[in-house]
Amino acid sequence: MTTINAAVSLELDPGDPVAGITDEVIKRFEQDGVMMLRGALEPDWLMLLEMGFNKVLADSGMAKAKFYEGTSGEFQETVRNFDYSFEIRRLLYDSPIKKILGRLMRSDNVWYYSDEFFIKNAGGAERTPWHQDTPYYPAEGTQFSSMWISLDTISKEECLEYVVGSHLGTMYDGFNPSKPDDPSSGFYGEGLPILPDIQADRESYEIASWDVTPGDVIVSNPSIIHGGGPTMIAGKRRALAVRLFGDDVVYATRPPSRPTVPMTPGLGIHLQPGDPLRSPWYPQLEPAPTAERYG
Ligand SMILES: O=C(O)CCC(=O)C(=O)O
Repeated sequence: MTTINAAVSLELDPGDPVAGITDEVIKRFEQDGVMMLRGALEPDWLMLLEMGFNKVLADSGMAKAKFYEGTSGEFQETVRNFDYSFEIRRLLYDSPIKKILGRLMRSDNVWYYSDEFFIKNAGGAERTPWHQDTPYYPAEGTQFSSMWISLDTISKEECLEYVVGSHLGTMYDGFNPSKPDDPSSGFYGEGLPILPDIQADRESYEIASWDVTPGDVIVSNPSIIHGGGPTMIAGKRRALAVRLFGDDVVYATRPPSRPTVPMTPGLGIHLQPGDPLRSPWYPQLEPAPTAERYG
């Protein structure tokens, strides 16, 4: 893999975070596929996120996927919290998140794809396996982006890690959720190549990660290879990953052996490959519908 310069860490004004995203910054984001935006979110948005997190975690009706289930390294994930939590909906409609990602994607229109909590609640949770996100999605296009927001102060080692520039390369199979520590076992097990064992050969890759203080966010292209980090015995890492898309994203099919994530039954009946990804599964955030606006 070609080595390019270390990924960028940019300081933003939380009062107007979009102003700091210049054309140069966007070009760099397109090249690297990842960037740290320090101070992007004001404390109010973190409070809203924490309220949403507490509600989702306490809701026994909200499905939680468990990785490394039953081991000391277990951690949890919940997807599409938007549907269950008023707080997460308000975060996505009212905070600067959609404008930051819209600007980085060069798209005035922004739609919600999904959001996911990754919950590493102390006690030495395992690494999140290396993977890309787009192989799980029934969608393709360049205007796709994620924001990873941690509610906790974490070290570089506990942070999510990214292989800089890898969003421009091959799309690999995802990981098998029931065998997260086996890089040779795919999600679909067909149709896509198996991801190389990045963890066993870290020196061959340009890997970016950062110390994180709440309010800092990491933006990325969901095709980038990313994974990690485990939490320290005393540490905890509660993070929300938000995935949004813009105008050029279209419906695409994936190998049929498993449903895509999050599950969207009926989508493939209504849409043909290549159709713009427009569906009630993916509400438009920007411009916001009238019912979602202040004033
Ligand atoms: O927070 C994590 O450990 C995993 C996050 C992730 O894989 C993602 O945001 O796509």
